[in-house]
Amino acid sequence: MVGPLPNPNDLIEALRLKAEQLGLELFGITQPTAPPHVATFEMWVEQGHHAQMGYMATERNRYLRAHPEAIMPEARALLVVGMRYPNPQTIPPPPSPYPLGRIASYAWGKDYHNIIPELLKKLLKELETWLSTPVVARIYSDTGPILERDFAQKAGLGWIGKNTCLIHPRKGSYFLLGEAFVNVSLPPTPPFVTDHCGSCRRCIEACPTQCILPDRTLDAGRCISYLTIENKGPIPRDLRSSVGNWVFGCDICQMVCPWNVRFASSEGSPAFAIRPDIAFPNLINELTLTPTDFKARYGDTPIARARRRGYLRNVAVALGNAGDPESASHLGLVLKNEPEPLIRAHAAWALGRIKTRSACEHLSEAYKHEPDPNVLTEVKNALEEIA
Ligand code: B12
Ligand code: SF4
Ligand code: SF4
Repeated sequence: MVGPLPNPNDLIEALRLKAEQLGLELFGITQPTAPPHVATFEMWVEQGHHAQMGYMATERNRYLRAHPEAIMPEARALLVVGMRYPNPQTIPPPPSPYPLGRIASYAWGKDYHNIIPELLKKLLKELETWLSTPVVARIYSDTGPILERDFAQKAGLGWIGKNTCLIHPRKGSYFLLGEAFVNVSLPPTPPFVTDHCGSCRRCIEACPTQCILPDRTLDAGRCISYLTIENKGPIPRDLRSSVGNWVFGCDICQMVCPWNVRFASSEGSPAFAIRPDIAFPNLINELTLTPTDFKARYGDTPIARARRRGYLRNVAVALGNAGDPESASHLGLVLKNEPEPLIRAHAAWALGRIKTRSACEHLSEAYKHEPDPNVLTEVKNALEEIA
């Protein structure tokens, strides 16, 4: 363990500056002990609001979230950083004769799960040089059993809004978080204690699935972000129309937030390497992505997490919501030729929404030949919807 330092406040300022130079605009330090809202998390799990994210509810996960000191017993401080991603309103939807999907802007660049830990390692290298001693660290960025937002609030990075996001009072909420437990004693930066939501309810009112709960948590199983990313099975029928054209994630409760409307800058961190072509995919083109195409286009982005089967399921739902008659023949080909039943099932649902003669013909054909019972149920439901 590295003992108390001669000039800890100077060191903190030097770390803050270096973090900013690296593209980690938000920086703070807190104690590596339980953050204030462990009980909120426990209640959330008890109520089943984690849906099918079973990893959130394991005994080990719950224990470590409540006892971060067990993650790294020699830790003496926790560094918390925030990396900015682009304001989703920066790129308007391009004019297009074809229906377009929409991708949450945190996924427009390279995968932050890889970028933030690399930047934190560089920051710690600098710390080692300043201290002239090796620093032992444990690094996370959405990669481990810790309450990242709670720690960020405790380290002074911002407050937790009613939409459950961490919001900085002059920079908004388009930030991804990362943390490093370190064996160096550093004084904590002051927590962020004020709540700037006031009587505002814009996020609650704008959420298409009404999944924002009064205790600053979500009924995650209804959140579009969950439905399009974490959910590995079908999207529940009653929620499909609310998903709109979101094919990966959702930004609505942040886009309406006045703190983003006022303060969010257009650019992400330079480290993020934004790809504007990802923002509004042409849905009909996306339907034809082979596994190789999917990997080549999205392999180094967060979109890879949905895998091709989850992503094309979302594309089919978005096409159903767009209701463009031109897409019936493309969905018909998917229903006929796509090997993955999950995708065929959602293509059938989409054809049921399009309701043209061509949609009906594709469904009737599938009714005769479809081997998978779940897909067949979707085909029958879609035909009933058209009748
Ligand atoms: C599971 C998960 C999800 C789930 C559930 C989200 C949720 N709100 O619970 C789903 C898939 C829906 C999701 C969606 C998104 N996620 Co997510 N997700 C996570 C993950 C892995 C765990 C979150 C968790 O524990 N949820 C359970 C709830 C109970 O905990 P919590 O949200 O952290 O909330 C705590 C505080 O709010 C606090 N609290 C409660 N009441 C109060 C009151 C006050 C006054 C205060 C101060 C605090 C407080 O208590 C809670 C427990 O500590 C974290 C990474 C991590 N390890 O923390 C990323 C994380 C939260 N996600 C992130 C992002 C970017 C997103 C999306 C924006 C992606 C997108 N565009 O689609 C959306 C946002 C949706 C939303 N409004 O939350 C970022 C958030 C950054 C930020 N600025 O807040 C994180 C931190 C990942 C990262 N490393 O950057 N996510
Ligand atoms: S991400 Fe979308 S669906 Fe989820 S809480 Fe926010 S607005 Fe609602
Ligand atoms: S939209 Fe309003 S209520 Fe929701 S997080 Fe932003 S300020 Fe808070």
